[in-house]
Formats: sequence, structure tokens, C-alpha cells
Amino acid sequence: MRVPVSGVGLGDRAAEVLRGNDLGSMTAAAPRLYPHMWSWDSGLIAVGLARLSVPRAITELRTLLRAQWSTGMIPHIVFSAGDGYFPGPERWGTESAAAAPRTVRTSGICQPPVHALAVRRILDAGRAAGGEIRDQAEAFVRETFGSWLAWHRWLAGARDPDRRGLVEIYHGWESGMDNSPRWDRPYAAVVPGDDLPGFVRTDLHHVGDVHERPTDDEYGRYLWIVEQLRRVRYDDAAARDVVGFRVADVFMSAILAVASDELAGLGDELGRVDDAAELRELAARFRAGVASTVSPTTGLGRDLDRRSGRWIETETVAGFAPLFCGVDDGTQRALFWGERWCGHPALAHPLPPSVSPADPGMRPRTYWRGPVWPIVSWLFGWALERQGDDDGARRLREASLRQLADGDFGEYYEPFTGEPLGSLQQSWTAAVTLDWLAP
Ligand code: 9WN
Repeated sequence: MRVPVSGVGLGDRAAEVLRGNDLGSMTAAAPRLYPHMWSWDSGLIAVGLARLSVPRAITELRTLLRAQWSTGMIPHIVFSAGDGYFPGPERWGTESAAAAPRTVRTSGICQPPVHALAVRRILDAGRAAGGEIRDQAEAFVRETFGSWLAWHRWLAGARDPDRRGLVEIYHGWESGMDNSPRWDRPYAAVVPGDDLPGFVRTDLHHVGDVHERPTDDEYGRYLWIVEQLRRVRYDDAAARDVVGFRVADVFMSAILAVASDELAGLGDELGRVDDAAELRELAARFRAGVASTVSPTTGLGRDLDRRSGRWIETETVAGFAPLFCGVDDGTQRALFWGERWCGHPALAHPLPPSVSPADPGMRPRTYWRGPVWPIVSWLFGWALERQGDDDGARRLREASLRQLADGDFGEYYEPFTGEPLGSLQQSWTAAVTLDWLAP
């Protein structure tokens, strides 16, 4: 264990990590392991960059938007010139997709829409700075509002065609919580064909222990879905028919609800009355969708496997989607701080692990099957603060800063020992640290 660093030292180190991962107009999600831009990472990275340099935060999101598809979809990876990540642009083959941009290489799926949270942070930081920085931030919001609106409309249209208020995902990668036990059952039905092209993973070279990452069997399924989507050229309508994984993701839906509210607020300021009203309708629709998933037995929100029609009954942090988007009657809040979750006596810090520590299947070192992810703690802190629960937000912030005090910016943390795991210079971890440290 390293000597704890003070708040000032920690902020400097976090800024250093972001500078180290800066590729010019985009920030790599992590050196070596993730040498490209990831969509939801870039949103959270922009939240942190807004504390360092508003213009640089703006550049980050403008780069992301240059990769937006003509349908409105924002792809989950924007490839840099760097290599060493698999699956890279050749494997995705998105140049065959009519809607893909021609000048930038991207993946063909999406990730959670956290971006509006960052746009609001950029505007606030720009206004606080004043002068030319304020003008740049205001111009950025004015010029890009339509693109964010198109992104939300695409999610609400292509991914919730039946208007249930739940976003459907076609790949665990879209949830951002790749190998969460939430996806085990839906993935069990994804059987890679004999014609799945061979593959060599690169991710295993960049972590301390291969058990921190998904298995080869899981990767075969991940790549089979890429293959299915590639074969229909990532066409939205065709994809829905052929893809072997279709799940209504409760947490992504909750993010869409709160982000639509944020965007509506920006629409108000721009005088875009109709757009703001439309976004508030979306927020209400997705909140209602999230509320409709709550399990009468566990009190947690649930994903719905659209192919089998079955609810997914796992005890993961995504089950707190109702708390996150403000449709909780107090039951979830009590559960969140209670001993199956943040109040579990064996935890090193009172923070929500990706899977309940009381679940016998929880795996404390394996990726989304148990570790604590700082960005998840940040998202809950952001949501609680927005709901006026300053005390809850403060508890998450203080515990997170204690977890980060040794100066590594782990991708995820072992919940019982506090050991950082995965990449140790993870950009979004550094970014949310800067936000937590800001006055
Ligand atoms: C696949 C970049 C991304 C995060 C995801 C996280 C991990 C990628 C991977 O890294 O996913 O998208 O190769 O494992 O699960 O949430 O956006 O940090």
C-alpha cells in the first residue's frame, strides 16, 4: 500500500493521468488497454476536463460528435490511429454501414448516454470562468444541442420502438457493464457459429491477472454478435431481427431519463421550447419504464430479456436504476445503504460494488462481477445530489476519495481490500476524482 496522498497531490496526479492519456483531440480511455475514445468514458472525461480546461473539454465532445452516425447514434468506440486493441476497426467493418461517418473509424454499437451531464458541466464551468471561455461554452451548447437531441431521439426510436420506456441493447458492451451477471442468461442463448472468424485477444496482456477480465468463452459470444451486426451492415431495422442478444437495459434507461432532463434544461435556456418539451416527455417515459421493472421480492429494478420474455433476476448495482433516476419511494435508498450493499460489514469502503457482496456468486476481482467502479459511485453521487440528497452524495464522495487516496486511478477496485485493479491509469477514474475534489 502506498503512502496516502493529500487532496492537492491527488488532483495533480489525476490531471497528470488525463494529460498522459491525451491524444490531442481525444483522450484514450486508458494507455495500452484502451488506446481509443469510448463514448461514455468521453462524457465522464469531459466532466473532469471541465475542471481543468473548458476548451479542452469542448474539444473532447466535439471529437465524439464527429463520429456520430447519420441516424443519430453515437458509436461506443471512436478509433484513434493507435493500435493494440481488439476488436479494432477491421473487425468491426463499419465502412459497410450506410449511416457510419466517412472520415472517422468507429465501432457499430452504442453506450449509455451520459453526455448531457457533461454538456451541462461545461456550460456551468464556462459561465463561472466568464469572458471568452463563457462565450466558447455557450457557443458549444448552441451548436451541438441538435446533435445531442438526435442521439436521444435515436435511442428512443430505434431502441424503444414499442415505447415501453426501456432502451434495448444488442450487446453487453452497450451497457458499459460488459460481463455483468445481468447478461449471463441472454448470452447463454448466443451460440457462436462455426464461421466465427478466429481472434486473438490483446486485453489479457494489460492486466495483472487474466481473471480480472472476461473469459474466452464470453469473448466468443461478444464477437459473434459483432459478426451478426456486421453481416446486416449495422442497419437498425435488420439488426433487431438477426441479433442474438436483445435486452431492455434498466440502467441505461435510467441514464436516458436523467440525461433527457438535463438536455431539456439546456433546451429551455436556448429557447427551444418544443425540443425541451419533447425531452421532458422522453424523461417521463423512461422513468415510468424503469419504475415498471421493480421486483416485488427484491425491490431492485430488473432488465428484461426481450428474446425469452423473462425478467433478469440478478442482484447488481444496476438494480438501483429507480433510485438513480428518482422514482424510488425510499425503499431503494434504504437498501442501497443497508448491509446487502454499501453497509456490508466486510467492505473496505462504503461504496456500491457491481454485484451485492451478499450474493454468493459475487467475484470481488472480476470486472463487472463484483468490483467497485469509481464512475458508478460518481454517477450515484451526481444523481443523489441532483435529488437534493446532499448527505448521500457527500458520503459517496468521501468514501471514494478515501478509496483513491493511494494515487492510483484504478479502472475498478476489490471491494473488501480496496486494491485497484484493471488499468491503473484509467482516464474516467481520474476525471471523476477531479470533479470530486473541485470546490
Ligand atoms: C469494451 C473503456 C471501456 C468502458 C466499459 C468497460 C470496458 C471494453 C472492453 O472498457 O469495455 O467496450 O474492451 O472491455 O467495460 O464500460 O467504457 O473504458
